[in-house]
Amino acid sequence: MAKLANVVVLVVVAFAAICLHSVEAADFTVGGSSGWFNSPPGGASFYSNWASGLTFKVNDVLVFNFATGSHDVAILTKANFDSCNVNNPIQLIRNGPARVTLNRTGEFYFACAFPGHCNSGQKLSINVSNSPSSPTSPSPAGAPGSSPTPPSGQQSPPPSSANSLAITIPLLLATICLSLFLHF
Ligand SMILES: *[C@@H]1O[C@H](CO)[C@@H](O)[C@H](O)[C@H]1NC(C)=O
Ligand SMILES: *[C@@H]1O[C@H](CO)[C@@H](O)[C@H](O)[C@H]1NC(C)=O
Ligand SMILES: [Cu+2]
Repeated sequence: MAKLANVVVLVVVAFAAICLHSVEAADFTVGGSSGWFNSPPGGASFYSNWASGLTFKVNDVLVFNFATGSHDVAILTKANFDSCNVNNPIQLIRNGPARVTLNRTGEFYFACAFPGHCNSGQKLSINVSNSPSSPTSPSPAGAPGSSPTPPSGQQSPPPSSANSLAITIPLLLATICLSLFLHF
């Protein structure tokens, strides 16, 4: 009995950890170990290639690794990004490493405002989505975890009732986790 209770606690903790992990925001280091620098190999395609395999969600963080005074991070409009006009940034972050929280969905445009750096490829555009894997509207009531309900009022021996508890609680948590995930 005591051992089964321990199993229940372990399963609950494991599900809570998985649930929190899938909802928490992620950090992305721009350009990976190369960091944020001018004249990357292949020009601007270097940072496009880095971003192409990734999915960005609201509250994720971009980390631009550079030495303060050597580069910076200018947040630009699309028009200024396309023409590498860094004179009127929406925001300019001078200190590295710079952390930028992606606080909305849609497109973000970044470049270095040091002369010539944007034109040599130090620029990055990304598209932030909210829930890329769930195009359908969220319906927690119809979640798959809600159907298998254990029989109630049954005069079963303690191990069996503890077993049904061990199944019910994770299913409940999975349902909560799924509905949280669909909302984020
Ligand atoms: C996102 O952050 C920027 C700069 O920190 C701020 O100017 C902007 O208003 C924020 N947008 C939203 C939707 O909160
Ligand atoms: C960004 O994503 C939105 C929503 O999926 C889409 O409508 C838009 O065209 C995308 N922008 C780019 C530049 O791909
Ligand atoms: Cu630069």
